[in-house]
Amino acid sequence: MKIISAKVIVTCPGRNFVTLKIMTDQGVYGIGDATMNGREKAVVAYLEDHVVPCLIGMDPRRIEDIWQYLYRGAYWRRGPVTMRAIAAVDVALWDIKAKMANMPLYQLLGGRSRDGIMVYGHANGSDIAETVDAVGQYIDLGYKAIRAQTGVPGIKDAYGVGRGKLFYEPADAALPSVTGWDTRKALNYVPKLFETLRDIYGFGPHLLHDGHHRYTPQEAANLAKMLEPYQLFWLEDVTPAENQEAFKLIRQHSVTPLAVGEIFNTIWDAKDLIQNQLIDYIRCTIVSAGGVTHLRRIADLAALYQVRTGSHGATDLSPVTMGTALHFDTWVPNFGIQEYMRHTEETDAVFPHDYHFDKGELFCGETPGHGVDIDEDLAAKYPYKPAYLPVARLEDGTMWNW
Ligand code: KDG
Ligand code: MG
Repeated sequence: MKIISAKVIVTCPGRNFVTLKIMTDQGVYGIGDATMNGREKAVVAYLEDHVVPCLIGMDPRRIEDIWQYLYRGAYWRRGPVTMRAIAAVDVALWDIKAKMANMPLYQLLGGRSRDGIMVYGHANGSDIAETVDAVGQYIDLGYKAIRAQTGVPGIKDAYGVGRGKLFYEPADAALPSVTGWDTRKALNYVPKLFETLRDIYGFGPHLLHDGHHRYTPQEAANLAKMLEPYQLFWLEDVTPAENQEAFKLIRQHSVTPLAVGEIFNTIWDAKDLIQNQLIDYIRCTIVSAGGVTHLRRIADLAALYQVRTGSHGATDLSPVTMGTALHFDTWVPNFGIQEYMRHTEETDAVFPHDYHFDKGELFCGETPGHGVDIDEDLAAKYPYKPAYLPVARLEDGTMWNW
């Protein structure tokens, strides 16, 4: 069996997605997601110029060998562009293998560990009252877990307060828009949101919060400690994770569960945080961390330390990643939760898929493969539109972490 061609499809049905389609001499094809929000064309060039030519003639059944070829063979290891390109190939090859086996992907991974996949959505509002309403709407939709973000008085466009409610789309302009940040104001406001949410909705729903890399380790420890009475499911990316020692300070002061990893690309980024038990949930996902083949290694390492999975699933992760992630989640023994921001109708039409939502859970289908396809004719009707993530500045103009 041979790979005879592979093409990169860029489409913008409401937002940009980069998809790799690998064709074989037996008529079976596989698709993989390679989207990197705001830097899409870098992955397109990496795939078209440096990966696709190497794939032609290879045996698509040799998933592990092709993964190692692309990782070790490039010499330049790791990084968000390389690992997304590898992920796209890997996912397309797992799709092909599962189609050849006439099985849904989760069966190839080891079979079902659970029935449904608990997901969380993003509730947000410009202030506490609006966010409280948004959380209520998610509860009405049957969600068991909800991420709550609020605007903060005096801060321009705080992180996570999107334009939409069920769709969260931060990449909103042809050049980066500028948002504001002030840690002191956030520290004085965010705990009040969770106090209000627990007063109104009780301790039934799981609540999550994303610090989006904004706090210093000391501030992060302070926030984690102040949020303790509200028993969050997790506090995410509360401080940047380049310096992983920093998490010790947070751990010493709080038992609020911590989640990190949506911008990690390999097991090497996650290893120290996991082995030192400085986090509770690992957020790496299929597209950013080298596909099914590599995410499985991260999850297995995490399992040794009772760290559970909580894969990134914002709107910029295409339905191809979401579908594949759900097969992964259906199998992975140390599953925690799956993020799920819905795609627009246009996106769903371009990527027909067999997963569905019911009462706070997602369910993958039984179609052979990962269950997600691409309608190329429809995709062609939505040409690429440059769109950047915003940047953040402090009140005095200093650049901060978005
Ligand atoms: O592209 C960036 C988004 O995916 C990211 O900002 C979303 O932090 C995020 C989350 O937790 O979903
Ligand atoms: Mg996040």
